[in-house]
Amino acid sequence: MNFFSYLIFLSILTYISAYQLSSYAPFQVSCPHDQNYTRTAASLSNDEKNWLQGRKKITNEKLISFLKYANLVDFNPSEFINNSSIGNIGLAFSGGGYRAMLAGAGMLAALDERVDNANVNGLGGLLQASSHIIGLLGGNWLTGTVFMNNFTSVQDILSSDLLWQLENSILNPGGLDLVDTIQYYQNIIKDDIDAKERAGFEVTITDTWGRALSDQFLTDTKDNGASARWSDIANNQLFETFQTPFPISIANARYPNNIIINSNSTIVELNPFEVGSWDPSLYQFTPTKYLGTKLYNGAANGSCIRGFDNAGFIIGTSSSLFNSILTTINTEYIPAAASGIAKCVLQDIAKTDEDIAAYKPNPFYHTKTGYSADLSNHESLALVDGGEDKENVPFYPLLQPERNMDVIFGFDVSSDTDQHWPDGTALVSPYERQFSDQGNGTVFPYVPDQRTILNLNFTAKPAFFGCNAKNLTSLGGGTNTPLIVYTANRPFTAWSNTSTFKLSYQEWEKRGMIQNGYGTATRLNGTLDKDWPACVGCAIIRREQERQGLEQSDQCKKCFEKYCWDGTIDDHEVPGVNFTDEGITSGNNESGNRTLTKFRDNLL
Ligand SMILES: *[C@@H]1O[C@H](CO)[C@@H](O)[C@H](O)[C@H]1NC(C)=O
Ligand SMILES: *[C@@H]1O[C@H](CO)[C@@H](O)[C@H](O)[C@H]1NC(C)=O
Ligand SMILES: *[C@@H]1O[C@H](CO)[C@@H](O)[C@H](O)[C@H]1NC(C)=O
Ligand SMILES: *[C@@H]1O[C@H](CO)[C@@H](O)[C@H](O)[C@H]1NC(C)=O
Ligand SMILES: *[C@@H]1O[C@H](CO)[C@@H](O)[C@H](O)[C@H]1NC(C)=O
Ligand SMILES: *[C@@H]1O[C@H](CO)[C@@H](O)[C@H](O)[C@H]1NC(C)=O
Ligand SMILES: *[C@@H]1O[C@H](CO)[C@@H](O)[C@H](O)[C@H]1NC(C)=O
Ligand SMILES: *[C@@H]1O[C@H](CO)[C@@H](O)[C@H](O)[C@H]1NC(C)=O
Ligand SMILES: *[C@@H]1O[C@H](CO)[C@@H](O)[C@H](O)[C@H]1NC(C)=O
Ligand SMILES: *[C@@H]1O[C@H](CO)[C@@H](O)[C@H](O)[C@H]1NC(C)=O
Ligand SMILES: *[C@@H]1O[C@H](CO)[C@@H](O)[C@H](O)[C@H]1NC(C)=O
Ligand SMILES: CC(=O)N[C@H]1CO[C@H](CO)[C@@H](O)[C@@H]1O
Repeated sequence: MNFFSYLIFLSILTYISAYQLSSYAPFQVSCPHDQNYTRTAASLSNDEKNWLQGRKKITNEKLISFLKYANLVDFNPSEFINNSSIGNIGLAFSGGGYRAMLAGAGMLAALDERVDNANVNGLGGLLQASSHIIGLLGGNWLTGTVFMNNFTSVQDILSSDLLWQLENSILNPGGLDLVDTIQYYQNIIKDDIDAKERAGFEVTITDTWGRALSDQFLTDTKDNGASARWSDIANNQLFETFQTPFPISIANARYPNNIIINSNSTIVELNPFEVGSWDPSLYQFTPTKYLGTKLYNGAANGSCIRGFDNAGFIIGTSSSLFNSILTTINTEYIPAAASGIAKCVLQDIAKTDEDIAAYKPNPFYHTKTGYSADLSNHESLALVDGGEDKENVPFYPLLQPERNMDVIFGFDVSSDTDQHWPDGTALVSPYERQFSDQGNGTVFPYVPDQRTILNLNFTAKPAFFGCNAKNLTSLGGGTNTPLIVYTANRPFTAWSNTSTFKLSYQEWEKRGMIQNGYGTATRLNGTLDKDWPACVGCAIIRREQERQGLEQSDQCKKCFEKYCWDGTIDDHEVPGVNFTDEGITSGNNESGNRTLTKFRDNLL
């Protein structure tokens, strides 16, 4: 068979199979009678409230084990926790493409009691003691992979033959083999997209992108994630028995040509129960599993939709900025020939080159709750990359008082500097946002400017903000305001500052990034500070100690001296962060030389 007849054969085959096989298309069901389709954001959903009650029992137990492991001196974990009304622990993973996914994976692995050695040289058990885990873009690819694969661990992802196979670019999945590449796009993507369109739904490039991502993140599930839904998480046995944190994915609502900035963005969260926003511009939620249902001021007409909340689509929504690479294909990372092909196929699929995900029909159509007419007057709710407003570590949904956080761990793998390192913008943004209309009573602790953050080495080692609740009263906060533990991407054992648009990773690069993330979250496996787990423990118990008027132990005082920002400002200009590369081998790009060693100046 020659190349062209092969192609024709393929198209016929896929055309036929599309009609029967694609389970990607949403479908109609009759509407349940007792269902509310929109509600205001004045409180948590009953579903989340009830779930958190069940989860609390487990997180308390797991927190006791973590604090025991952390080895706090002059402190009895079970007595303290049993007697306390300790709040929740939240984990927030930043955006930044595969860089953020991989570096974040190492950080997540360090918190996971199931990972070898995490209970020896890491912070093992912190994941199990957390109530919420939230991801944006690459951070959401990470949490999405974990949750859509039965709460798998990073270690198990790495030993899987199917997940996170990143050697070939997502734009060139067949490697150099053009036939494979075409086959991939024809088979896996086009049928599904066509099926959704035939079912009467608008498709955008996010559908394409989401299906392509599913191939890397959901391949362990049947039909490569075509029928995997975000709301399915709620029916997962581990989630139902409260053994996982509560996952949240983040996007921004935006209209074509409408510019959003930090103070007027609408941060949309997509959790297994609900989709919506706490921000006054929208201030509503709708059930995730009924997305796609036509609603008018919150009322359905008797016919409801299921299956719109495809997991790959949700994961793709959080990263819709990436869509722009599909339309302006970046030849740096894929061979020119393949890029031409991919472009051809994709142009055919993508009817619009807007970098948006269309949530159409808009579940908030003609509602009167939020102040933004844009969000309720359009038939489509347009969601984009959640990092467009510079809130790249998604703290915001965790700042809602209803979520009762005592501490939030922010893992920042942003690319703020020219050399793709974070500079603390992800801290400054939520700090500033609280003073805008969209802040709506949220409180984020004081943080300094980016220059100070760099100069005081708060991106070189973890840093605590809001250490003293008494100092937060001028913000309207206090012991109910979470303490922030900030960990920034940093090279310890690998150059983990790869470009956001690097779309393929060799196996050793992938593992190197993950291992470096592990080192970053653990103070290089405890070698830079053997008390690091204890210091994390001190941060976790701080608010409850303050509420009870308890004095910190000497050990915790020392930790706070070391890791807390004390209000100092040092904003002299530094042109970028410079890392001396003495000791670190520059051979990160050759497979033979990947054992990068510590380098002098940055090991604080
Ligand atoms: C605290 O509670 C846990 C679980 O309910 C129990 O196992 C432990 O014995 C209690 N510890 C104390 C000191 O009461
Ligand atoms: C706190 O724990 C101690 C020892 O387990 C117990 O004697 C005491 O009654 C508890 N206090 C409260 C307020 O529960
Ligand atoms: C830190 O520990 C992890 C997990 O055991 C291991 O994979 C990694 O190689 C260690 N890193 C260093 C620098 O020893
Ligand atoms: C999910 O993982 C749990 C714990 O590892 C296991 O008991 C369960 O059978 C798994 N469920 C599925 C559907 O694979
Ligand atoms: C947000 O603010 C910017 C700058 O003031 C403005 O250009 C833009 O139109 C605003 N967007 C919205 C959605 O209000
Ligand atoms: C209700 O909505 C469905 C789905 O959008 C539509 O197909 C149907 O015609 C509508 N029915 C009425 C009575 O408006
Ligand atoms: C990574 O950081 C190092 C040191 O700052 C820099 O020399 C290098 O160019 C950066 N790499 C990328 C891809 O930005
Ligand atoms: C930050 O780290 C550098 C070494 O990289 C050190 O020279 C400097 O004194 C540190 N600054 C502070 C405020 O600790
Ligand atoms: C304490 O509060 C003041 C404002 O009252 C603020 O300027 C300062 O930065 C705060 N210090 C810390 C360490 O948060
Ligand atoms: C960083 O490197 C740039 C360019 O090489 C240099 O101009 C600058 O002074 C360096 N900054 C610091 C803090 O060493
Ligand atoms: C890696 O390469 C550097 C020079 O680029 C060399 O000094 C070092 O010994 C090499 N390390 C290994 C493990 O081969
Ligand atoms: C605490 C606070 O300011 N809450 C407000 C948040 O926004 C909604 C909708 O505008 C208001 O109703 C709340 O009072």
